[in-house]
Amino acid sequence: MPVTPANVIAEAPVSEDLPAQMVPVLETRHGVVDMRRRTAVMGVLNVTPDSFSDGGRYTDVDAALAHGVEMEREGACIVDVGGESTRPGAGAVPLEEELERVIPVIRGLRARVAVPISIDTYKEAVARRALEAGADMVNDISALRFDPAMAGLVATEDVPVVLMHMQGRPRTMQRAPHYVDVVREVAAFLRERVAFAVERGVAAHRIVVDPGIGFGKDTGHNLELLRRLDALVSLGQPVLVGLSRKAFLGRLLDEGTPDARLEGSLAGAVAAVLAGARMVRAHDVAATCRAVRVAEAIRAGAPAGSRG
Ligand code: PMM
Repeated sequence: MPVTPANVIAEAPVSEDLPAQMVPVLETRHGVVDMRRRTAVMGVLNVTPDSFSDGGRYTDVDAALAHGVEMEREGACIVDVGGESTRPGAGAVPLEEELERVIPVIRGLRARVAVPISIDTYKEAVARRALEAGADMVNDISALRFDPAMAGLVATEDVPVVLMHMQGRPRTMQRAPHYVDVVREVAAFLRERVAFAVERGVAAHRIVVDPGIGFGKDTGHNLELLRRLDALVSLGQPVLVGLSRKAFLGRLLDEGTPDARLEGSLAGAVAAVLAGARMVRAHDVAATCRAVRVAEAIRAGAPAGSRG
């Protein structure tokens, strides 16, 4: 039996004295992700031939399963499985192909890991089959916009959902991203998407919001969102930040390959946690867990009477 990360609890000790949507706790079918004290590290498992950071590495089911198990052992609270690359310029993958990539991996992982599994897709049919195969939550980079059936599925299945901001579509989003005030616009978008989801029957306490670092944003936009993340935190939903190995880190550090972006990814994760993020999406799970532990301790302050 794999070790369960400290903040995934089998039972649900959800506090009753705060409004539910203000408590950063996600109940899933496979345990509760409690983000009140510990940041949840969501481990990335891309089962794609072409993702920018790990494309081609885990297209073999056995290799994908081994990596998922490894990420849980390293401290991931959620394993996020994706079958369509959303890197800038990427095109859509046919439904059948996406299903063939992700379903065997989710089924296999369900038998091997104790932590919740999320499905990274904007297609209702993929999310539905993934939930049937053992996934616990939906990570929708389109924030329920690209598939009109997605909101109904999330509401009916009563599963947690990540709503992410993106300007444009993956194929074109990095051509000329434009904002007057990126933080205000992303906050307004996420507020509207949360209201939409709730209107469609999604429970507010199951919704996580995400600024969508690199999705229709240049380096300046990404940095501004990280610097003023408090504006998104004040929406009242737990905030997820995914910046691991992304291109803006390479631009800042003059480094070409995604593999060489570890320090930048850790620095970004620490900044996000200090600014109030409750979940970070990462490829390098062990290192990210260690870095965010320090950031959490700084955010929380030393316990009274502590020494040394
Ligand atoms: N980034 C990618 C894919 N899915 N989902 C969320 N919620 N947030 C992100 O920032 C995000 C995502 C692209 O990165 P990858 O190719 O490394 O998975």
